[in-house]
Amino acid sequence: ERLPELLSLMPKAELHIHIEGSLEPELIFALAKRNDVQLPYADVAALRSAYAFTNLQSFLDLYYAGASVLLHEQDFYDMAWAYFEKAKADHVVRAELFFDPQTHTARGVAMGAVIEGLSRACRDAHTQLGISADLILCFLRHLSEDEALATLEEAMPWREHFIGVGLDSSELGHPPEKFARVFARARELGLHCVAHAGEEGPPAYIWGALDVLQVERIDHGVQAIHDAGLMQRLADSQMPLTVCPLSNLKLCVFKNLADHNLGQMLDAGLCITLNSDDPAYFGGYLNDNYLQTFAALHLNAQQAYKLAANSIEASFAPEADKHRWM
Ligand code: ES4
Ligand code: ZN
Repeated sequence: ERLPELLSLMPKAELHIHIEGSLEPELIFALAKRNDVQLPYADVAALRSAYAFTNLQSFLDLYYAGASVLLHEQDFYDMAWAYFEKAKADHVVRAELFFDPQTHTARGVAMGAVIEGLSRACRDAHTQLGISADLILCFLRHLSEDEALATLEEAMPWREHFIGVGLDSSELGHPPEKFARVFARARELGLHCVAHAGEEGPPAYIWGALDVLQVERIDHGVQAIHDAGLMQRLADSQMPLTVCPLSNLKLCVFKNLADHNLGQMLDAGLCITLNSDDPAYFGGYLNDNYLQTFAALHLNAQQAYKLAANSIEASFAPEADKHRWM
């Protein structure tokens, strides 16, 4: 009856958010001005009007252009802090933020500026907003594994500032197997491992993320629906999937939100979580994803509790915190 209130108010974890994808056009322009960076858009409205995507790559081109305004430690702090204020309003109690160091170090930005700015925002989110937050360093899969290995080594002075590694950017043509060695190294270092798989790519990429990268969660994973054996594996293992419905809609993975397969995957017994991916680009933060998805798919309160509980259970937070939130 009062499902929207339940969805909005229940404590939840966000496990799939690219912090560079939380940069709103207003902040992009403010940082461009502060840093004297030229943008190929006249104003906020012109930039926002370019947010019409046909697939993952058409989005990534704009996403990397937007990130070009980030130069200094304070820029990374300001970006993450703006996200945490949104997360607080959405009753997010736990956030695990992806960041893409290679997008910044390739432009000459120091690794320390990236990690220290984001890490300081995570600490302040905890002390000032009561949000438990940690960082996950992502490798860009359109670059080489050697570059990923070099990035991981470059980040080692800040080992205590991130809890895991992920794999993102252009999926097709860049299977998980390409990153077998760097994920093995990350595991040796005691880092958690996750990877984007089955967003646009085939079920084989999900198998590869599980068996070769030995990930603890699959980011997206919606293409698993085309492989019955994989669906069984995901259900039996209760492997968490971090599903991002508004992202899938905006990147044309599904034509309408009503066509999304998240209801089918829940019914098949998979451990599904809801997430925002790149909220500034895809038209909504976490509660928008819950509200719009529940309306489009006619999901119920029991499914709301299940998704929120899954998100907390699938997080890398200390067990004592998980118990407090559930
Ligand atoms: C991403 Cl939606 C998505 N997929 C893959 N990589 C990404 N990086 C930022 N957003
Ligand atoms: Zn993503």
